[in-house]
Amino acid sequence: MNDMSDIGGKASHNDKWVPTSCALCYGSCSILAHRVDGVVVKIEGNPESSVGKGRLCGKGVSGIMTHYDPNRLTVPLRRTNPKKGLDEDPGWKEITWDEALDEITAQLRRVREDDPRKLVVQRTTTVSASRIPFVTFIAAFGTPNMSMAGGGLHCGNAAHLLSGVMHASWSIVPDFEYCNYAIYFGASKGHGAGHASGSNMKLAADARARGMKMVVVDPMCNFAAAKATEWVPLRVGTDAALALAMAHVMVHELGMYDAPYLQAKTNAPYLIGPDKRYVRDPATGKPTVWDLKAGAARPFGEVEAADMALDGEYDVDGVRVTPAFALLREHLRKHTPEWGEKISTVPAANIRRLAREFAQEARIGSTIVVDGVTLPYRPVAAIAFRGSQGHMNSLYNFFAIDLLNHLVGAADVVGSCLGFNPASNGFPENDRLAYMPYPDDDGLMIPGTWMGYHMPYPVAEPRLPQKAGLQDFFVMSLNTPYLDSDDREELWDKFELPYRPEVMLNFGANSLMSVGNRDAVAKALADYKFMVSIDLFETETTRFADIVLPDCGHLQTLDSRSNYPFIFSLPAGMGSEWCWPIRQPVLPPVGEQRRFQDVMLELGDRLGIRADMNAAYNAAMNLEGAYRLQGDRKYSFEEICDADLKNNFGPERGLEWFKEHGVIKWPKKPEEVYWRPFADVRVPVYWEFLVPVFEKMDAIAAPRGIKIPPEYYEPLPDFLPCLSHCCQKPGFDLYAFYYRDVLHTNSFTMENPWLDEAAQLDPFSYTIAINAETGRKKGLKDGARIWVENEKGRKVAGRVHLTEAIHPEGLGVAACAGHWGDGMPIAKGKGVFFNDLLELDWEHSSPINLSLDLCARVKVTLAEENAK
Ligand SMILES: Nc1nc2c(c(=O)[nH]1)N[C@H]1C(S)=C(S)[C@@H](COP(=O)(O)OP(=O)(O)OC[C@H]3O[C@@H](n4cnc5c(=O)[nH]c(N)nc54)[C@H](O)[C@@H]3O)O[C@H]1N2
Ligand SMILES: Nc1nc2c(c(=O)[nH]1)N[C@H]1C(S)=C(S)[C@@H](COP(=O)(O)OP(=O)(O)OC[C@H]3O[C@@H](n4cnc5c(=O)[nH]c(N)nc54)[C@H](O)[C@@H]3O)O[C@H]1N2
Ligand code: SF4
Ligand SMILES: [Mo]
Repeated sequence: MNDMSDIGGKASHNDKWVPTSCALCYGSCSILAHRVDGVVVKIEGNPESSVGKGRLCGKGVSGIMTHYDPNRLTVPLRRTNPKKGLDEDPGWKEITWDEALDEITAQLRRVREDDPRKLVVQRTTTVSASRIPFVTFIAAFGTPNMSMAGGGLHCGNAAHLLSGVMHASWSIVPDFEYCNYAIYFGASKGHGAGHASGSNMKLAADARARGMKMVVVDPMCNFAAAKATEWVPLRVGTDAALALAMAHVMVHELGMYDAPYLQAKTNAPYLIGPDKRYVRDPATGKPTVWDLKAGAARPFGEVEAADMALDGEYDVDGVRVTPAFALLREHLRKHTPEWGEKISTVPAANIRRLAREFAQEARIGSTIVVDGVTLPYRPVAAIAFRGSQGHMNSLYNFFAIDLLNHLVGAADVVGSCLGFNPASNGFPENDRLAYMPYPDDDGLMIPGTWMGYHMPYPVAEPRLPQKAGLQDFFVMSLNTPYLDSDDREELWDKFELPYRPEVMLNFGANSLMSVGNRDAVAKALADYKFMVSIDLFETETTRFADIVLPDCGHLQTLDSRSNYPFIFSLPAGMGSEWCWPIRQPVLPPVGEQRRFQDVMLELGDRLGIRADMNAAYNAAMNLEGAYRLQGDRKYSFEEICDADLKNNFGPERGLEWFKEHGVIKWPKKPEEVYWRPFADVRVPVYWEFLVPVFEKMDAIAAPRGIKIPPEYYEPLPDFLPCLSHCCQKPGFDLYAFYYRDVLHTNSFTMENPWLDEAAQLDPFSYTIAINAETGRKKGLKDGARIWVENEKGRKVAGRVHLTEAIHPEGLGVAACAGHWGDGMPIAKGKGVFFNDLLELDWEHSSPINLSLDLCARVKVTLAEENAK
């Protein structure tokens, strides 16, 4: 099935460096795999590519060992034990591909005829290349249910939404080349994890060498903080309190903000009525601003930015109205540094200093010439990611942090907070791949390109859910807890979900470990009538499958777009380039392994949905003209990749060209990197659209007995506590959180012997970090075995590591370790399974974007005592 003729192991003294892409995390760094006589002996970074720029992390280098792991799946398996549970042995029996595909097809056909929505496809974020092959399959099959397991639910539900609404981008990063002052809120971009971690490493290191100050707000002094100018420890989950207090200082105490930017590039001057909505012009329906020259309310498009009022109160047809900025100013009044200190524990004096440094370093009003173009210069950036957004208050945490950028105009201009490639002039030879943010009727920004279910803005209409994860009701969400939560049946009943999920097709995700506590997820997995898992290993999740299919790994597989939509090659650096690498097979399948893309096409053919899959491929890859896939013709995945590449880069640059060259590059222009001054768009510092969204949601939910807390839908951000902040139980005095280990990716890499060996030598990878002083007060000794118990009595055990490098109230656990299954024997028993401390229900999910609350108030006891 797979054409591996050029990579077979037969030829002697065949010595080649093959350009391809890593997939040990989703960073997709470009690599060179050194293959000698059919064996990969070394993996290095590919210096020809901008994705990683020749750098690799330890995981990328160790990819060899994941490939050659003797525990890899090599044959399709069928379960013989009908019972599914944490303690059930599946009783695997080897079967042929034909037997496997026959049975899967029969099950899929049955469910499709009954109700296609009963199929849930779940895939891992780690293999970003899996998006299109599964998006096309679910579109043709007719199910809206695609899950990313713990992906997004833990990391992206706010990060992508906010980055999308405010930067037209999937993620944000400091402009490492020009930034002088970056403040990180729970993110490690460029220092061990995060988006484009590999690509960022050199940029971040060079920036530090150049003298960029880096302040890292984090309960733990781990990878980013250890390299920073300053570590700011804070109480877990309180980022909004710190950011809002900084904004208070800037607006109320220093009076330092970029009024011309706010007037021209945000909705700060839009007039707001007592109903919290825009005051619209009766003739045009456009939002109005107060025209200081004319002394009247006028549509925003008809007034010079400099004449738009940001402050004051005005009378429009007898109604008192206020510019959004004046409301923001008033709103921030209560967020004093003293208030911020109480919540975040960061001393008020430090909050004042940080705010002053940030505002001063922003050099409001300055410009700089880059490549002959004069551009705004704001060399500061406030950055956030998984740590600050993984809470009940997910959205407001991120909103408050990004507001710091917008207050000083540090958004997508030189030195500032940049989105990941939101604007592209396209491939110069044919202008394909061109996209640019553009305005809606209200002047607000719509991204030019996006990856999610729906654009972050404008927000979709909430409706009675058709998705089992309820995302079409919670329209500000991406990924969902409600496929696995304890209360999902109850929610499905209340929301009148017209069907129940029945079949799961899992690709790689280890949801049993990556989502939340294992009891809840195990119950959800066992409830599927039929489950298929396409995987590299028999993971804990895969043990719940009826049929297991052995996949090809990153050194064996193919992908025509390992870096599109350009989220892994960074905007930062004018010397940087647009870069399109591919992933190509370096080694053949072992045993009966088959590439998942081929398997999905084959299943499409067996189900008779190839024509719809072809159409979905045309749409997903934007294939045009001669490259459009026709009717129900059976294209191989090679042919599809070839069409994708020629469609974008011309007939002479198909798959063969890319297999030889590995990557194509072209230079970036200043207006592509620093696009904001060139796009006629505004972004909302006041989220007016939340008001109607809430009204519509409440109209659906309230009659069904579902209370949506309105405080999460206010147009201005605030600090809303996690349940852990409200816990009064005696003895529960620590906030447990997790963080990524630089040596591991999620739950995947503990099975890799090199990475496992390094992690065993590391004092943090497999232990529980507690502040040394706190530990001493509790009578804990370094290395002691302890129990960590959450409020509901869920417990995990592990060895404590006492350290100065953690907040006195924090309890930090690295990675997603603590495997218990036999299918990954090197990983088994290593490290601590943090997620057993996470409750998985309505109460612990953000009621606006469904982020799961990733902190737990815990009590710590010595394991020996507890065992008595
Ligand atoms: N405690 C804790 N929990 C977490 C996280 C954490 O850091 N700590 N991270 C959270 C985040 S942000 C995310 S995105 C999720 C991620 O959660 P998941 O997407 O479930 O990712 P992993 O846990 O890495 O599991 C990925 C599995 O995919 C399989 N796999 C890898 N490559 C391939 C391939 O090429 N083909 C196939 N078929 N399978 C493959 C491997 O078996 C691997 O075990 O976890 C979340 N949960
Ligand atoms: N090495 C490595 N790289 C990876 C991955 C991996 O597993 N390992 N996974 C990839 C994926 S899926 C993702 S989503 C990204 C995630 O990349 P990051 O966002 O960097 O993820 P984390 O390390 O989980 O969280 C960042 C920091 O937040 C801190 N933190 C925890 N709680 C809080 C809080 O309440 N407030 C603040 N301010 N900080 C807090 C943690 O201590 C940690 O230092 O990395 C990607 N790259
Ligand atoms: S950062 Fe991710 S993609 Fe890059 S080398 Fe490391 S594991 Fe591979
Ligand atoms: Mo993630």
